[in-house]
Amino acid sequence: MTTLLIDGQWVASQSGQMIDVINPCNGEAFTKIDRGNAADIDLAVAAAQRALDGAWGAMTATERGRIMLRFGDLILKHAEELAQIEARDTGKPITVARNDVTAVARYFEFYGAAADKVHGQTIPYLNGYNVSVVRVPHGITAHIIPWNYPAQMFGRTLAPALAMGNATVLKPSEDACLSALKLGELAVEAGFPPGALNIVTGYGHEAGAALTAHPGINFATFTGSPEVGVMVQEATAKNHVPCVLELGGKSPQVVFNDADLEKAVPVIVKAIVQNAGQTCSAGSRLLVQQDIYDKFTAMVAEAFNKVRVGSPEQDLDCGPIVNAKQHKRVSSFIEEAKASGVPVLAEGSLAQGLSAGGYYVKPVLFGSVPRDHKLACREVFGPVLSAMSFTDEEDAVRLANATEYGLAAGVWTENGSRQSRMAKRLLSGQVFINCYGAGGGVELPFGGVKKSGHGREKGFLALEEMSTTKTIVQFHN
Ligand code: TXE
Repeated sequence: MTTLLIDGQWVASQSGQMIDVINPCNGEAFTKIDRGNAADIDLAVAAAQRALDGAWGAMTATERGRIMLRFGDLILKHAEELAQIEARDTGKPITVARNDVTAVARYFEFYGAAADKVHGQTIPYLNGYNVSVVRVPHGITAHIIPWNYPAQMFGRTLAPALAMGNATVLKPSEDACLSALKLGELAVEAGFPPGALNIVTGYGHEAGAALTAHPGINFATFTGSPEVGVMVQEATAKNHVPCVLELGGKSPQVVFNDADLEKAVPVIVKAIVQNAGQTCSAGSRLLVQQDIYDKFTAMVAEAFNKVRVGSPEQDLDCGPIVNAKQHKRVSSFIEEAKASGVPVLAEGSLAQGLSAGGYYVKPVLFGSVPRDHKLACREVFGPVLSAMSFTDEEDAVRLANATEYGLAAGVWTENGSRQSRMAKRLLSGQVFINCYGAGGGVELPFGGVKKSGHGREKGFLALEEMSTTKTIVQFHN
């Protein structure tokens, strides 16, 4: 199997080197991907340029949209196969993988249908002039995505870029990219012209770094760690191209004493347990008003104790952590917190019959987490919920905003005025009131403030990010 899609062909990397793909359920390699590097990125960018200069660049928006809608249909037709691939590669429960695949199709449906609905403006100007402002593609767009939702991210990042007519180069994560490869196959079948959608597998510091620094690209979008986000921003700044960064979070769930507590519990537990907490907008901090703190944390603990972790086929609440490095990171957060005396209020359990060597951890609910503890401030990226109390609304805002991140926030209160005030004051790209959607649907703009990044994905705003404007001034007599 060759895993680089360049110019509509599956090819091997120039170096001939491969990377093992590890099954997170047992720690064993089960296949290999090509280790693409700068030489392969050169070829992919050249292919993208040919696509822009050729068939892809010449297409109308309606024609692009049609191909995207066909691609969406093909994804749904191959949904079960894609879900099985995704579950095996990431370890997530099969039901979750199935939902993820439906979401990828939805991205291509939504943006395919939107492709020919992006209109420009005319501007009244001096006598004798016609002025129009039109949206045009950046040109070649670079897309670097992580391993937590590999299929969904394929759709999230590529669909709006393709809808706007960019030629794209995707560098999926070396830790989970098999669904992206299957999707690449289906994209070829759907009829994208060669070079419109290229995929280069490989390591971040090799293929990823070469892509963001490539002089041929005109825009980059990155989802991953803040540390690499800074590198991407530096590389694109040196390259004089804009970038969108989505870098994770430490999202609060703020529960006031007038909230519907019964309704809040399952949503709050799911928001941290789903995908084993490996979700950028996971609700990882539980902030509870002091007078209901004991009662509410006991309710959450009761639900949390029932959380079960298993293999994709067991299809329980969540699966393993994606790889050995992340497993070590999450485990050490848990062990250090326990060792420093933070009380454990509840712990989920591992299912029977799991293979040895799998990267499983038991989800943990920690209580009375000190406000300056690392659990209260740093992203764990695992199924770890940190509960803290606050006194009043002012204190809730202070505490909710007291991290370097600002991606999503949940507010639980029946008081309408307070809902509005909280929505306004929380420093966060998304605010959910009496619900929590971890990013929400394809229609909803998504992205963060502060260390969570900048720029927006999803919704119509993504079409703006994936394009630029051109002002055309025409003089007539
Ligand atoms: O991320 P990396 P890692 C956070 C989360 C997690 C931590 C580390 O806190 O614990 O990051 O995860 C590519 N130039 N998130 O180490 O390294 C890499 O190949 C260009 C949050 O896995 O940032 C992969 O495709 N690209 C997050 C992608 O970047 C580079 C999701 C992400 O990997 C590169 C994942 C470089 N120099 C982790 N180095 C979210 N926001 O959802 C690496 N990459």
